[in-house]
Amino acid sequence: MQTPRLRIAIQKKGRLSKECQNLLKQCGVKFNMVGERLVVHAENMPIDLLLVRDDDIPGLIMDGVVDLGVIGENELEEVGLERIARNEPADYKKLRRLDFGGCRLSIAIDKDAKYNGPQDLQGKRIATTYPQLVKRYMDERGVKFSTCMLNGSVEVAPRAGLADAICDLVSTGATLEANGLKEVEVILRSKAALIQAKIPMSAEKQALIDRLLTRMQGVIQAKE
Ligand code: PRT
Ligand code: ZN
Repeated sequence: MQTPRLRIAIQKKGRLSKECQNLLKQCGVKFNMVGERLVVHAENMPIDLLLVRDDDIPGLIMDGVVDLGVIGENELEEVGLERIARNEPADYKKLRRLDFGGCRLSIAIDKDAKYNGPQDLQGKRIATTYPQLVKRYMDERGVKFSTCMLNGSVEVAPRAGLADAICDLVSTGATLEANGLKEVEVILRSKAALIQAKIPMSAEKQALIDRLLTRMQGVIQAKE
């Protein structure tokens, strides 16, 4: 019988996609991205790449639909908490953190406002795309708050009068500055990670995963 192909979910278009494709290529996986395909077959290994929105990757892994995925830890942890709250499968195995996609998930407020700590956020409304991670952080500190769920333009929410504060991803800090905000709490430091589904895996597939992982360690170490 033919070995079933290893399925790897990666972001189709966005901040992780180029580096992710480069990493796979450096690991010796040959493929050609053409057109708007959902699935791209590797030419020299039994591997299929599934090109999707990053939001879908944690669920595809946790439901065991794909074998491997590359995803930002911010997205992975948010979806994990969401699924636990809904009693849905939320298991996965993190094979390794990668050397790209670095950012932090931070709370920011008006740059001129006084700030002495999380208790200053008591009773405030926080605009975010990551309500579960904000809730975990605030619950751990005993701070009650409300959320304003936004999938984009989070940074304009305070100015638009939709919220008192925001919790969003930051890398250089330029977006916060451009919107008159200052970072006051870092709630998560994130990087892209390679994750594996916790499903029974044939010996051949597991051997292929181990081989890929060893190559990946080599590629990443060589850059350090
Ligand atoms: O279409 P799809 O749903 O797949 O993509 P997306 O738009 O949801 O995600 P994308 O491509 O923007 O980001 C994918 C992942 O990249 C995120 O989940 C993070 O893990 C990682 N990442 C790293 C970032 C950033 N850095 C980042 N700076 N994701 C977003 N940002 C945004 C941030 O939201 C804010 O708007 O950049 C702005 C802040 O940047 P600075 O440099 O001004 O601080
Ligand atoms: Zn997304």
